Amino acid sequence: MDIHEFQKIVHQTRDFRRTQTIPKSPPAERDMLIKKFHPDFRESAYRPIRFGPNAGELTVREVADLLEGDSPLPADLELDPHYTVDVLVVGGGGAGCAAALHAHAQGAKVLLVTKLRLGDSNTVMAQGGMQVAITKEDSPVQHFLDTMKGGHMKNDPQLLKVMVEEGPSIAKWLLELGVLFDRDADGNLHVKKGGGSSRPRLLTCSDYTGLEIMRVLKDEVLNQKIQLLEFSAAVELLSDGAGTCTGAVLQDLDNKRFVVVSAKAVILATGGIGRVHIQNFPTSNHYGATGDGLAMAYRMGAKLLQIDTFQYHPTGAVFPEQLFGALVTEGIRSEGGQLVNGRGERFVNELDTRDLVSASIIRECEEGRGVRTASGRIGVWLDTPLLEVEHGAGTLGKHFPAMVRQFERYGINIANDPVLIYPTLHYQNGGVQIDVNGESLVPQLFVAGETSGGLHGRNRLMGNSLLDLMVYGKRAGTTAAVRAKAMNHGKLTLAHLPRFREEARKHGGPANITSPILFPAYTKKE
Ligand code: MEZ
Repeated sequence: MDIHEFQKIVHQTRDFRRTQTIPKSPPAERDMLIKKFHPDFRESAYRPIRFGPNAGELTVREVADLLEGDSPLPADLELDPHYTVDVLVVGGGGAGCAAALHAHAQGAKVLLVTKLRLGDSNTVMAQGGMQVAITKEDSPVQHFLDTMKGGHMKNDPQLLKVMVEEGPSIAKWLLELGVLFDRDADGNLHVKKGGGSSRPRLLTCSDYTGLEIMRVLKDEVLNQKIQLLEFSAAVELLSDGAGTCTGAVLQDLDNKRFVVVSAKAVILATGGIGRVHIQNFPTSNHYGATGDGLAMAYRMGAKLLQIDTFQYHPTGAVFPEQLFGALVTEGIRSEGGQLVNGRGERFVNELDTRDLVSASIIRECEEGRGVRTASGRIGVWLDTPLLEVEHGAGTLGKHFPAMVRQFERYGINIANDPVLIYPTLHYQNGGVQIDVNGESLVPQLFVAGETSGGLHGRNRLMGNSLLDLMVYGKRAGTTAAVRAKAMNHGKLTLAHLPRFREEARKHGGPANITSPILFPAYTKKE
């Protein structure tokens, strides 16, 4: 059947569905559903990590391979520095730019390096907003409680406390830099409600929130004349031989040459891992999201936390093919968009936590209530025209211009037709263990944003990643710069590499890949 034929049932059942209230699932039921259908619980996709700081722990095969992969460097690489700086920031997304700006503000000599162009990152693709407790009805305590609940109480409470408390000052900083957050008719900041949150607290820039924030951060990095190297991928960290991080080796992607940087502190802000396509999932992530920071930090001896849990955003596009995996913002569900199976039925409270909503969609599809496209993909409907019915014609165009345009390019008008969706790999819940200053267990190695772990527990709430990367970008940048003032440059060695290779040998050799992988296989020339 043509997809338009399938869509009819969504229109036919709309009036009835509008009268329905679906309660959130009780805890026992949600746990059962998540264990049965969420990809984090597919045992066959997991294996133990064989060696290194997380030896014996289970993670998905793709991540285990990445962590056990070999370095591209020979252990005897010449380590004369091409650059000598106070703070090296690796990653040109939100966390990296925030870290670079705050380190620079402390007077540090900063070098910002990025694998692609400045701003190419998951931050730029964040649509739905940034959670900050700024209204009278809300508080950082409430934000804390919502986040703990969403994370299944596995969040690091100290990291989370700092994030929710510093949210308002971060919002102020962004406003002062020029971010144009949405406002109401009186000019006050307008906040929206997100899934899993008890209060409206999302600051948005329609559905271009990350793009707008990055516009301003990029400008500021350029205005401040922070030294920048684009198309320069970090491939290995350096140490003084006694365990303190002292710099990194980059690869210039234009000529493949290695570039050595001596730094008093390194901040890894390399983002997430979606382009590793865990369990063959499509992803909402940008092309550079290949977990580079995880691989480098792990080889250097940093411990990872909750590296077995990933966020599969409930609404990734299934149709058209060109958009497979692209994000359809949760904002649409926050404004009343309903999820509808192939029989025209709702099956979950759309604003329940993402892991539960994704598990419910997968259940519908696995139990035969999904909708199949001509190319064999499967999904359920997101009733987007409902927003026009509930809130008036033009609602989607006004509040979700990015989403409207994304589908319009392929001849689909989401104000008239529902969209077919399925969970898409969106976020790495865990990552490198850090303290409240963003420092890992390796001295002078800082980590900020999605590369770090602990804050979000086993399921991140919508809008908490933008806040996380701003707060911990700032903390890492500031601490690294202050520390740098009081120290000298350390020796540059690759002392950890022979150790890592020897450990790998004892456990059957490194995984059969070179890591970081830098780009997904399908972007590489033969
Ligand atoms: O924080 C997110 O992941 C987010 C806001 C995504 C979205 O649905 O827009």
